[in-house]
Amino acid sequence: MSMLTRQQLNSRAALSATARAAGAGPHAGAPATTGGPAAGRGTGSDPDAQPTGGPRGDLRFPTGFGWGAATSAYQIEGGAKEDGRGESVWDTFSRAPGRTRNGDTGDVAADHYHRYADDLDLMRDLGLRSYRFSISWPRIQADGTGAPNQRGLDFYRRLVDGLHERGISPMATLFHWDLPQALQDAGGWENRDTAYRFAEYADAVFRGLGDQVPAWLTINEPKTVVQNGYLIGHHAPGFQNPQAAYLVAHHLQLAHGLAVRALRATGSTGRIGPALNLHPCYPADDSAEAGRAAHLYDGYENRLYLDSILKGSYPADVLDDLGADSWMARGIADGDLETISSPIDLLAVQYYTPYYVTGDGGTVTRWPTSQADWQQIYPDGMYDILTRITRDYGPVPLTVTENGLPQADTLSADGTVDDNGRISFLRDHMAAAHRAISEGVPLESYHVWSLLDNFEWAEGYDQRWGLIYVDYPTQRRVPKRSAHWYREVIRANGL
Ligand code: IFM
Repeated sequence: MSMLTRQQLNSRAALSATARAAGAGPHAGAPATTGGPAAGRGTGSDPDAQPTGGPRGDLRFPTGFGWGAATSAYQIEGGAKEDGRGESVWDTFSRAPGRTRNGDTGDVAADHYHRYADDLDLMRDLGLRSYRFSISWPRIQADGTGAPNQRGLDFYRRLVDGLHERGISPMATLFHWDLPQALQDAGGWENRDTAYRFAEYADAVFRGLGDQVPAWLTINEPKTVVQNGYLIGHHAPGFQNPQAAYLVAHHLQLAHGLAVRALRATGSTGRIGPALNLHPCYPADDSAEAGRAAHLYDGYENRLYLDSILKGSYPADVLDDLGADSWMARGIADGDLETISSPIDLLAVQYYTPYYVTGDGGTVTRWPTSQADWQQIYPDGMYDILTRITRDYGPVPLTVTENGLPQADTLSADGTVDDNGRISFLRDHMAAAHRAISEGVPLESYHVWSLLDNFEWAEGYDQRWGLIYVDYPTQRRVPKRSAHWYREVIRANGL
């Protein structure tokens, strides 16, 4: 199958064409842009650059800063059929011919389900202070409903206990895309009922683990489900239906709000928030058309998710663009936005790439890309998105829960993995985050994506995103040079 890139996916022109084909409204003009042209700013870091040595401590982070790393269940766990785990949409999708590179699946992945104790030791050796992982919904409720599976909860209890024993703070994501297949068969996220099933699942997890998990994230990257799963279809469930896509966006936001309320209802003191992948959207040139197009692009990429949660309304330009008769507009019930905007404790930001938007709503590439051709390496985008959130939404506590890049890392004969490009990338993005902190952005932690090489969805195992190399045939773990570097960053609490 020819794979559509994420960049194509995010092309506003492509979305516009598919949206129009499905009857959504034409793109309306809109005032003022967000961000600004990047000319004269810092440069993107070179993925082939040589690092200049270890951290020197010139850029010190606040005391207690939460240096971390992140993973997700389907991408690392394996153990697909163990201890009562049910099927997820990603089991179905990845086993279907032609859906993933080389037909790869998460059946075994990094075998973390069996090797979690060794992985916990690797985290301790890194000096991590925070570990962000996700809970597999079909391990807790095989079919997405009913009494929780104790063996599933026990696995995460062992993981969480192991983190505490090693002085690492757990941060658990409730949904990182592995929807129980039975719920998909009942309509998936197109079905409003799925949001209520999610709240019940969240309640079961809060009651099973809540006393030991200080920070919860609700839905990981709702936008990726919307765009990759329902617009382009190169992620599960593999549909191409723009009307359904934005109805799904609303139901994912509703599920987020219901889960926030479910946590409060347990009386927990745990903190909770969404995990949003955000992209600074810059006009590609100085024209008024590019400015307007970039603003609307920003609406779809960022404000659709941020405004609904933090302002209690969807952005008017996006709603106008979708049209009053869109499935999404018709799916918004009285009270939904109050639920979606239930107060949160922290906002998780995932930053990978900026977009440069042309007057016709397309995008252009300005900076070197990583092995993932959708990813332009532009560290200043980290600064821009963090400062923009604080400027536009107030001082909501922030955590960066994903930032990283893939490389074709290889294990050399002497047993080392030299991933110098990753060190340059991380250093430059951490420096940008530091600049934001020094200007008052309340950023409390930062998590590298990812702790381990893992199953990169449609890309299978081709892209390696980890600090730790996984030799899949043997499941041997080898900390890459970036892992050694990161340990020194954590030790120095700075760069
Ligand atoms: O691997 C993914 C992760 O699951 C969600 N955020 C982006 C990462 C890299 O594509």
